[in-house]
Amino acid sequence: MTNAAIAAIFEHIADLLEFRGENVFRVRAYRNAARTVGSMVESLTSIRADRPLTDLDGIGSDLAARIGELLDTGKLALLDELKASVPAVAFDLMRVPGLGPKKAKVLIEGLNLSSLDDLEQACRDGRVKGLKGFGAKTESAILENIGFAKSPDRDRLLWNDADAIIQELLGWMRACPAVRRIDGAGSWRRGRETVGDLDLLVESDAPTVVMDHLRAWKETTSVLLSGDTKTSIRGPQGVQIDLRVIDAESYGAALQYFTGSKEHNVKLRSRARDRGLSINEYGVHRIPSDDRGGGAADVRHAGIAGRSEADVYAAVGLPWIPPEIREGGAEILLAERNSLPHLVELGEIRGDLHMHTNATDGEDTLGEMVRAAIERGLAYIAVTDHSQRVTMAHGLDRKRLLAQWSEIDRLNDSLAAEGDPPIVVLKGIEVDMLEKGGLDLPDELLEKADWVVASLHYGQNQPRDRITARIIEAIENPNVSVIGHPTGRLINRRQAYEVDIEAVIEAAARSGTFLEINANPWRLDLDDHHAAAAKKAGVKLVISTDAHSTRGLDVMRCGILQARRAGLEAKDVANTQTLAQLKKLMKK
Ligand code: DGT
Ligand code: CA
Ligand code: CA
Ligand code: ZN
Repeated sequence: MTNAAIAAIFEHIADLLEFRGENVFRVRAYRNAARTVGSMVESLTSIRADRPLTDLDGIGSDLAARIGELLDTGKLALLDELKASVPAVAFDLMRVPGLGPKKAKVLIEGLNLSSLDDLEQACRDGRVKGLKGFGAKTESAILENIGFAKSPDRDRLLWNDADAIIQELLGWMRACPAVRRIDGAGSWRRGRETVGDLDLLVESDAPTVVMDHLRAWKETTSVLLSGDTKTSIRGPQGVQIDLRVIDAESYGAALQYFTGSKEHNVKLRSRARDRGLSINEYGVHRIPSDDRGGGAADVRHAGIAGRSEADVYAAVGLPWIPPEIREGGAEILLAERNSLPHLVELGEIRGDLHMHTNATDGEDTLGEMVRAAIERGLAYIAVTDHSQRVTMAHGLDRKRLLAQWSEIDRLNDSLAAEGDPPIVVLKGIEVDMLEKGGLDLPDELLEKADWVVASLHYGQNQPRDRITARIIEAIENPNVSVIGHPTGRLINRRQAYEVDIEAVIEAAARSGTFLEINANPWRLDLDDHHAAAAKKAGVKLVISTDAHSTRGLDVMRCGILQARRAGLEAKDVANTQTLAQLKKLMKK
């Protein structure tokens, strides 16, 4: 049983416990354990073999026993017991935005519901607004949102899609004269792989004007909520957009609060409490000395800090922390020691080492890809079309590959004809790791390439040992420069194949093979946890677009966000180096 599977079971248990109204600490313990387990690279099986599980952060003897049961039997009696006691409809209801376990319980029990359709009917009949804790507003909000829960398309937006929406919205909102400042916050600002809803903050002293302006946006399909300083609307692709209007003195505190993550904020608040301070979305306040240990006072002004995010962090003795690493991991500890990483930036990228042309499944010609790369300021690229096994993409055999390489030679010659070339094009290939093991093209050919990406596209359902062995075999091949999209997952669409990523990282470290962070917004693997583990093991990462068109070169920034979330610095990313430096880092 994988760590991810165990994490998912713990999440599920937390939901079930919460639905049953169990002790909040117990619920939280399972959620924390899910996070711990889900972000670990070393497998629980191997940890258990050499030390007690209770050594792990947040794993007590009870949770350790549950993990043991799962590892030994693949089952968990507690889960079966909980499942039997919670109706299946509860999970459907909890997918309606705004409905948590508590409200779902009241609805199901109060109205004897057994489906989302029942809930919809109850709203139409006006039976919901009579329930305890529900009003006419909530009833119409449920009706508004229920389609979202029923739609198969309810998945979270890819960051790149969320970004397109928020950029357009920022443009629209900036045209409003009452908007003095505007920022996107939440998971979008943290650069998460997917984004649930969009959070927007505006500084203004005319909230009504600003909120009216949002409602008047041509993409606004419905208004979900409107308060004095907060409005929620539904925008393109059904995404919810939460707007909050804030005074200048609290703007930084609000930006900090609504950027999250929740886990980061919890840790920051606890640090504040240790210093006799409280933090909320308005500012930082001194807790009166007779109120130590009490909750944060409900104050709606900035107090001692609030104007900028940096002020808020400074008030608790910390430097500003980049949003991409505000996930409640080690970032506050690192900040305290003044050892935050200098996260890699898009401007530091010098080359792109994975892309396709219309010789295989790309849209544009070699010449067009090269021109587009020059326009984007790259100093070098590798052209890496598919190999012959990828018949769907009309993959290259020896003859066609050699022909492409000759074309690249001629291109490089003509680029260098008038002195320093604007770009150097590396002769590459994305060679497939065959189902039966081995690579799709012979070594005597690969040996002549400047750059070899090895990827696994076929036989993705093979058992973990097989897949891991195929990848390690490729890593150990002296001609392979990098492993492409090492887990094969497609976000929201396809699970990663089963692979012992720890063993892959170890083999890469041993042999000096790079591992890719594929910048395609559907892929983004290695993910943040794996990339951080690779860095720790001494592996260099390569951030590559895997572009299938000239436009495809623009997703580099998505890969950069993933690398930043992993805490990578420029020195950890091979394609921030000059071509000469890169060649020195390569294993041959
Ligand atoms: P999402 O929208 O699911 O992709 O994720 P976020 O992180 O954007 O979450 P969202 O939109 O629910 O809230 C935005 C931020 O506001 C969140 O990252 C932290 C803060 N926040 C919201 N609710 C709470 C809360 O109950 N407690 C704390 N500490 N912070 C919260
Ligand atoms: Ca959000
Ligand atoms: Ca939100
Ligand atoms: Zn590719």
